[in-house]
Amino acid sequence: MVGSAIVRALERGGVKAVCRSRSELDLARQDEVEEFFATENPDQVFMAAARVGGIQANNEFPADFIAENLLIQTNIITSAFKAGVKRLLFLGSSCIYPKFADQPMREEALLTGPLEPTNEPYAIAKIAGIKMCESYRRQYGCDFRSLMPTNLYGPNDNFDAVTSHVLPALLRRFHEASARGTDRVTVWGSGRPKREFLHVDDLAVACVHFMGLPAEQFWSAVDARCAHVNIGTGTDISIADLARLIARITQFEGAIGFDSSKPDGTPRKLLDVSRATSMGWSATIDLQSGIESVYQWMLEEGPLV
Ligand code: GFB
Repeated sequence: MVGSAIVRALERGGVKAVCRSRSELDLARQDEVEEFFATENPDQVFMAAARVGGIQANNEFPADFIAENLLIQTNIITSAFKAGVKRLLFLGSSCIYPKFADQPMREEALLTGPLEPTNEPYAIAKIAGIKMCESYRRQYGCDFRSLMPTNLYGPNDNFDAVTSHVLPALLRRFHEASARGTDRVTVWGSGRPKREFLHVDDLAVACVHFMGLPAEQFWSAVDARCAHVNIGTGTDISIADLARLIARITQFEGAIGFDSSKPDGTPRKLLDVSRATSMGWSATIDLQSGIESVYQWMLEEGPLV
């Protein structure tokens, strides 16, 4: 989802990215990654590849989430360094911040408290990625930057009922209930947690923007030991309200129930986006029109077609 959105954003600016599919290049294999960098010699690297999933996938496969992400990012960052890559953009996640961080969460909240247990292994891998980028800058002067996107959604998302994130999961569940005339849809957890959702095309514009900022401009706007930049909309919504919004969009008219046997996860994770705004980027796609466009994509080209 993220990689294809970045490719689209680059193409709009007349840039053709060098890409490899999962079957062509196994990023968990250091020899393959080093060979890729030696062959292609890229000057800039967008790191969109990661093992990702929703709350249940994180909870059930913690070893895979920490191990695969550490391998992928370590292989790419070390190979990029060896190959003399001029600029690299690492993508983290808003789950790097403490479970009970003050809201909205500023970049400085990193490593100030315990993490949310359902995604701690994934968050630790992402924190390691941020610290690797900062360390290569401190020790070798590399221009390796990090962005922390909030919960993302968009075309090419994972719509699997079990491993997906909440937004694609509910879009699919409400659509199917609406199409079949089912009278009740169940939403995991209490419905009370709040989340901030960013359309992936907004993230892609942010990636191109922050990659393009001249080094002096980028590094003078951040602290060298807290150099990541939050990327979000600055507003959040409860899961119950998200479910009602998706019900309206999919024209589902039945009842909405909540399954309290499923975990809620972090109560709230709203990003403070003032650093990104002061550096010239802000989100443009509002939640309702973003979901409507993904629903359209889902019906025309998505997993149900
Ligand atoms: O999107 P989600 O899986 O990710 O869940 P997190 C968000 C909230 O939606 C939780 C509730 O409170 C879920 O219990 N929810 C309700 C559902 N119905 C559903 C459903 O059908 N599917 C899903 N998946 N959730 C993930 C992290 O946390 O967010 C990752 O585990 C990553 O590491 C990602 O950071 C962005 O926001 O809770």
